[in-house]
Amino acid sequence: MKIGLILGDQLSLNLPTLQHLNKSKDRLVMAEVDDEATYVKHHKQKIALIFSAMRHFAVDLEKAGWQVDYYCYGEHAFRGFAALISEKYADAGELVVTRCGEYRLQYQIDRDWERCIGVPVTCLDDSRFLCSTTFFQQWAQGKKQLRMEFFYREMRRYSGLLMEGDEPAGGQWNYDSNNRQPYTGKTPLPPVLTFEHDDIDRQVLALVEEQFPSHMGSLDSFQWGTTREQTQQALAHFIEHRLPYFGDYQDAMVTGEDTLFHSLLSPYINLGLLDPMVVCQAAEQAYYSGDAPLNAVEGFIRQIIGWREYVRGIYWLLMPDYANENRLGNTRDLPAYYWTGDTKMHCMAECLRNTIDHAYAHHIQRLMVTGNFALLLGVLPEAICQWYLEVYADAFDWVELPNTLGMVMHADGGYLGSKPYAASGSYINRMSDYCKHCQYDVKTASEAYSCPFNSLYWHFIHRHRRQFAGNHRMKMIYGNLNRMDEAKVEAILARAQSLLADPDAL
Ligand code: FAD
Ligand code: DLZ
Ligand code: SF4
Repeated sequence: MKIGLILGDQLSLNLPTLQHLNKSKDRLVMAEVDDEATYVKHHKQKIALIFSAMRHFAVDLEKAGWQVDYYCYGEHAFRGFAALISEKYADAGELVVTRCGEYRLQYQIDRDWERCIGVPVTCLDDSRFLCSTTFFQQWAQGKKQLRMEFFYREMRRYSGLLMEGDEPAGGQWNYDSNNRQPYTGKTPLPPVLTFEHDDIDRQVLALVEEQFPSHMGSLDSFQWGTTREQTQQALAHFIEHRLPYFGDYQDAMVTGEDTLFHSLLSPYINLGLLDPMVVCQAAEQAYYSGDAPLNAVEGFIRQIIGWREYVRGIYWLLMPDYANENRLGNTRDLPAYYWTGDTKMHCMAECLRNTIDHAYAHHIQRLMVTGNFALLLGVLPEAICQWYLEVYADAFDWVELPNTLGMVMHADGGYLGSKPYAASGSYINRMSDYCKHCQYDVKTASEAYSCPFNSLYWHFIHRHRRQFAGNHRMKMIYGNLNRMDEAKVEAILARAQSLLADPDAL
C-alpha cells in the first residue's frame, strides 16, 4: 500500500498526488497538526478556513471513492506530519506528496523524512501553476533584470488568454493606465456574498476559538466559503458583480468599504479549491460576451497569470537566501497597533480593522498603507514578513514573502519593482477618502499635526540618498528634495525624527 499526504493548501481534485495513486489500493492522509497551525501565530479566521476546507475536501475525496484517514486537531498527539506517518504508516510501501508551497516544509521533507519515517518518499511537482519552477529558472537565466511585464507576456502567449492570434486582445498587453480611479460613489457597490455555516464549519469555529484564543481576530465575522461549491459561487459572484468595475477601482480605498470590487478569491486559489486557469477563463469569457470591459479583465488576469506566477518563480529561484535579504539595513520592530488597530492615523486604522475583522485587506491597502508605512519607518523585513504571513487568510510563504520583502520593503534590491513603492500621504489622499477623516494634516510635513507618512517619506528619501539618487525613476524626487529650502528640509527631518523616536504614539 502507498499513502498520499494531502496538505492544507493542496485541496485540488487534479492534485498530482491523486493522479499518482490508485484509489482502490492506496490511502490518503490529511492532518491538522500543531507544527503547521502554530509555526506563526495565524489569524483565527485563517486557521478556521484551512481546517474547515480540509475537512470538507476529505468528504469530497471519500465521495469520489478514496479512503481517507483524517486527523482532527486536538484528537491526536502528533506535532507534525513526520511523527504521525512514522508512527501510523511504518509499513507503507511509499509516501507520495506533491511538492509543497513553502520552502520551510519542503526542506524538512527533502532533508529528513525518508530517514526519520523509514518509508521511501516520492515528491511530485505541483502542476497547479501555469509556469513550472524550471521554466521560470530558464526564463530568468542570463537576464540582467527580471521584468514582470515581459514574463506576463510569455504567460499570455503560453496560456492563450486574451490572445487574438499572436496579438493581445485590443492591441495592447496592459491597460493599467486606465485602472487608477478613486471611487466617488457613482457606481453602486456590489452586493456582499454570505455563506451559511454547516456542522463542519460550526465544529471548526468552536475548535479554533477554544484552541487559539490568543491569535488575532474574531470568528464572529467569519464569512469565507469552505466548500468547493461555495468557492465556485464566489467566483460566479465576482464575475457578475465585481469584475466589470475591478479595473477602474482596483487602487481605490474607501472608509468602511473593505472589499470594493476586489474578488476575495486569493485564499481559495491558494488552497487549491479554485483552479487559477478556470478563474482566468471565466473572466476572459465575461470580456468576450460583453459583460466586462477589457481594462478590467486584462487587469484581473494579469494579477493571476502575471504577478501570482511571477512571485512564485522568484521565491523558488532565490530561496532560502531570499528570506534573509535586508538591503536597506532596516532594524525597527513593528508598532503595537499592527495587532490592535489602535492608531490615530485613519488610513492605518481602517486597513488594520479590515485585517483584524476579516483576515483580509486588498492589495493597495497592503502595499500602499500598512506596507508603505513599515517601509518608511524602516521595519526589519523579517518582522513585517512574519506579520503578513500571520494575518491574512491567503498568506503562504511563497506568495507573501516576495510581495512583502520584495515589493513592499525593497529588501531584495528590486526584483519586484525597479524603485521602492515609498509614497507620501498625497498618494493615499488621491486614492481614498481616508485623509478627510484623519486627525493629521495631509497637506503638511513639518508640523506637530502633519501626516506622518509625509514627514517619514522625506526622511526615507533623504536617508537612502546613496542607494536611490542614481535611479533614473527617482531623479525627479531627488530633484525636488535638492530644490527644497534647507530650513524646510531640516524641519521635516526633525519632525520625522520625533516620530521615529516613538512610532507607537502615532
Ligand atoms: P484581487 O484584487 O481580486 O486580485 C485577483 C487575484 O490576483 C488575487 O486573488 C490573487 O490570486 C492574485 N494577485 C493579485 N495581486 C497579487 C500579487 N501581488 N501576488 C500574487 N497574487 C496576486 N497574495 C496572496 O495570495 N497571499 C499573500 O500572502 C499575499 N501577501 C501580500 C503581502 C503584501 C505586502 C502585498 C502588497 C500583497 C500580498 N498579496 C498576497 C497580493 C495581493 O494583495 C492579494 O493577492 C490580494 O489582495 C488578494 O485579494 P483578492 O483575492 O481580493 O485580490
Ligand atoms: C497553514 C496551515 C495550517 C494553519 N494548518 C495546517 C494543518 O494543520 N495541516 C495541513 O496539512 N496544512 C496546514 N496549513 C497549510 C500548510 O502550512 C501548508 O500546506 C504547507 O506549509 C505547505 O505550503
Ligand atoms: Fe493617513 Fe496621513 Fe491621510 Fe491621515 S493624513 S489618513 S495618516 S495619509
